[in-house]
Amino acid sequence: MSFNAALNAANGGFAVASSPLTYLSGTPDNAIDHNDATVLHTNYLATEARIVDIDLQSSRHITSVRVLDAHSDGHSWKESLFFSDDGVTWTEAWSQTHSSASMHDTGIVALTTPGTARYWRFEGPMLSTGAGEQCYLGSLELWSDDATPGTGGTGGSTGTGGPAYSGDLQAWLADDDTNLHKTDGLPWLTRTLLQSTYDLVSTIRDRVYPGAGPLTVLTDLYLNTIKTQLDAQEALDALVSARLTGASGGGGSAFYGPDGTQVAAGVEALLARSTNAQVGFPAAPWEMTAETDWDDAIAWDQPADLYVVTFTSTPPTIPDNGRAGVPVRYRLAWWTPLNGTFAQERRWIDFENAHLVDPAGRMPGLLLQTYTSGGGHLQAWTLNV
Ligand SMILES: [Ca+2]
Repeated sequence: MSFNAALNAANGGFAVASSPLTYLSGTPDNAIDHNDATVLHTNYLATEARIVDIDLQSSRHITSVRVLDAHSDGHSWKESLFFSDDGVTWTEAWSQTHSSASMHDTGIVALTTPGTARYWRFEGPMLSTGAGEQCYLGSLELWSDDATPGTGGTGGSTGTGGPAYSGDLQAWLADDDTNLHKTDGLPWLTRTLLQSTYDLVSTIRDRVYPGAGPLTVLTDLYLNTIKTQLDAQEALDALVSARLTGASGGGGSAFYGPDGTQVAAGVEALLARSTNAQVGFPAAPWEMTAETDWDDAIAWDQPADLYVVTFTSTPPTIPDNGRAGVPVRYRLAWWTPLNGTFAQERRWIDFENAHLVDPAGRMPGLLLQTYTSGGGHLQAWTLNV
């Protein structure tokens, strides 16, 4: 890749060193600011013709130069451009003589001796004595064919300026506590910054590198990297959010049990079972899971938090002894939780309608026997909390 670009502070690193010359007006920056209207006016100096020393920060291949200047008295004096790798030994790259007292523009001209060097020096107009005459230097441009990041191609519509990115990117890249998240550590802020970077790079890519090409491919690769980070961060945010707010969204604990159930949800269910289990029966979350008829006796392999027993026939030998409108028949039947072939203690049923519950919670099954005879209907209910 090769294109010519006028080096400047934005695209190449361009520093102007102090010169032993004194200046009548202006500063050395006025010579390299790409503005013909700003002028460095040098003084006459009897022992020195040097005007501007330039440090390109790194060795660059310079092929052309443009000089816009005028001489104070209109005499024809020599001007020269030199380069050096060590700042000690200098090689002349180009020179001219002119006698214009008004601004004289060389245009972009090829160097007689192109050079690759870090240090460049402009001298003139030089008197025959080696002293420097007064000079009005409006522009001194060094042109390089090095690939220069941020510059457009020759003839390209994007020109030779650096890419214009907004202050947001500059702020994001800045090394401070906010952007490094040393103090806040918020994943949401990280995701916001990733998203803004993605959007910003996309905009820069579209504006600076339109169409297909190696730079577009490189930019897309970078964008895909950001997108991967963004997706991962989004998933992490969702996980953190769910852990903090709980399954119901009403707030909760970040601690989860080995079975994946949130501890707070488990405590909530336990409280519901122990404090409100039968108050709301049979409204939800109660649910009937099975029912059956039985006569005389039944061993029912049906788990339940509560069995509903309704007698439809009772033996005449067990009369109703109730006195408040509720039938009471002593030792009408007995029951026990049944776990396979294992039972617990015998519990009496003295009523025609009864709820069978166990303090331990859910029962694996039911064994029920009438004392003498009788039968009815059974329901198995579970509390789904
Ligand atoms: Ca200027």
